[in-house]
Amino acid sequence: VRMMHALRTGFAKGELFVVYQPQMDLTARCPVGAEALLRWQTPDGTYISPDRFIPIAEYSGLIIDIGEWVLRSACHELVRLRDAGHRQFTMSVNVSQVQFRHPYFLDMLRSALEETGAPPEFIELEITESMAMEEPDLLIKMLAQVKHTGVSIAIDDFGTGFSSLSYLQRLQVDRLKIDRAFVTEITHSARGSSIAEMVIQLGRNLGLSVIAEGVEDERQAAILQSLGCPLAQGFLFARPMATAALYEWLNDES
Ligand code: G
Ligand code: G
Ligand code: MN
Ligand code: NA
Repeated sequence: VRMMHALRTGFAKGELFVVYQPQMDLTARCPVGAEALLRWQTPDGTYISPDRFIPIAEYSGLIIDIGEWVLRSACHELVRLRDAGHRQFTMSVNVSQVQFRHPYFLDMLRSALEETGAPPEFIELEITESMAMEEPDLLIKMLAQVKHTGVSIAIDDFGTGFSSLSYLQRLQVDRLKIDRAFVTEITHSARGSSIAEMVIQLGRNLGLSVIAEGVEDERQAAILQSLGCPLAQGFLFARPMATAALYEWLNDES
């Protein structure tokens, strides 16, 4: 309850901010987009992890306002990046299931796109695989409507749930994100790469884009590339950055 209060006032006072982590084309080694990630620094300087405060934001309903603000911030940033010449850049935004199941989610999405002028085809929403497991019929309907706005969908933490192939085929998703845990395992044993391999294959068979997350070293990147993984994200390439740092990094990259 104390953290809920701190989060409510912290959000109102501007203690929350968004950082952006680049996503790379593995073969060309060039940035193709970024994931927006929420951060909270309290006045005494402490960082609180989203793993801790997102559940509180969901439980309290604060996630509705916070999530809208993150989406709008990411849309604004995308427009600025495009104005700066990064015209093929995509922006990924995490969406909590509480947000996604809110009756006004689609209205909120449409007005965020409209009012910021962000082109929907360069915006991607990330939903988790565990979230995709609940109320499949509602989810299938929602995804079809999101698709209608032009925004694409990625399944985050893919491989941690138990989505069946037939279910996945019914979902209108565009991208699978290989969970960090499976990227870490890649170099640990001969069998370690089997899940990553399966997701890459699945993506190829279903015509979906695949991105590996949490890539921390060159060995992982090389194996992923040899397995045919097109995209990657992780500390090897760049950490999540505030916008000023992102612009500097992008300029150094090109
Ligand atoms: O960035 P970091 O690894 O600390 O994120 C921890 C978790 O918090 C991740 O699972 C990430 O998806 C989640 N997260 C980060 N930003 C957001 C956000 O804006 N909305 C939601 N719903 N989750 C987020
Ligand atoms: O669940 P989700 O994919 O949204 O979480 C992304 C989180 O993973 C972010 O909080 C980000 O800080 C973290 N992250 C991104 N790249 C790496 C990495 O290479 N290694 C580790 N350990 N964490 C990472
Ligand atoms: Mn994510
Ligand atoms: Na993830």
